[in-house]
Amino acid sequence: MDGVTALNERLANARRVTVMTGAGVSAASGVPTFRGADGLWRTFRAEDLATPEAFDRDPLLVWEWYDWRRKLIAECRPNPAHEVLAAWSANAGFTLITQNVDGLHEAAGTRGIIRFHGSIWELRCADACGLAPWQDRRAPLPVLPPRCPGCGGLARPGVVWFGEAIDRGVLMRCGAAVSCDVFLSVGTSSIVYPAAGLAHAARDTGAFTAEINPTATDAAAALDLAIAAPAEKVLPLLRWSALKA
Ligand code: BV8
Ligand code: ZN
Repeated sequence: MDGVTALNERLANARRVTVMTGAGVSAASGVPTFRGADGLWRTFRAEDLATPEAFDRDPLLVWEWYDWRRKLIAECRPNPAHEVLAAWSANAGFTLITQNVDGLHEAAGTRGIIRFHGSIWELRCADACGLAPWQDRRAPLPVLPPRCPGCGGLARPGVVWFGEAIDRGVLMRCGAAVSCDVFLSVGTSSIVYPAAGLAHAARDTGAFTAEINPTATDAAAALDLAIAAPAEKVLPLLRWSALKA
């Protein structure tokens, strides 16, 4: 696979490696991507349902979509791409930033994950009554829409919707993680911001930047290397063991 040798040469001298993943890294596990042929739910695009406006308009419809995705994801298991990144997460100097809310990186045992867009397994109060977000892995959920155990109001998925800000703590941690030796963009169309800006920020810190995606994205032109192949095939070919301090 073209590019793998060049990337392994860079990894051989890398102390700090940061990886950003998108839906493509979970494709081999059976999770539909957003823009792939299987990305639509009924007739809706993600951008139609993953918004505060859609939730205000029809919270049951939005919850039916999230419950459908939870049921689907609950049947999925991590694939070799998740497993390689889980192994790398044992190394000091490694950071995984994911746009995925599916929890498969966690299921693979990955440490120190930065969940850029939250988690589909986390719920929180839609009225911010003060109750801390809680985990609920039941799929299907017994009652839709689910309620907040604190105030009885509506609960919402613990994800970042379009038009909502990214958590400040998450942005801070990403700001530190982009100053690295190698930055990999794996399985993402690099269309959704501010996530799609991180590869460019890493390049600006002098990092070697590479994309792994069977279909080269528009962002690839601005990166140092693009490997046009599936993540579950490429990642097992990469060799990185953090240089000892
Ligand atoms: C915000 C959680 C402001 C919910 C998600 C700048 C320019 C243009 C627009 C904007 C901009 N800045 C902000 C915007 C607006 C918007 C945006 O980016 N819109 C896009 C559509 C243009 N961004 C926002 O609204 C963000 N918030 O800006 O707030 C603000 C600031 C302060 C105060 C108030 C407000 C928040 C965006 C977060 C939205 N939430 N998810 C949920 O999941 O339900 S985004 C969601 O979609 C995912 O998390 C992910 O981020 C995105 C999907 O992208 P990918 O993961 O890349 O998936 P995709 O299907 O697109 O591509 C898959 C790729 O995999 C493909 O390329 C395919 O070829 C590849 N592939 C397939 N198989 C494989 C593979 N690769 C490797 N191996 C394989 N086997
Ligand atoms: Zn509440």
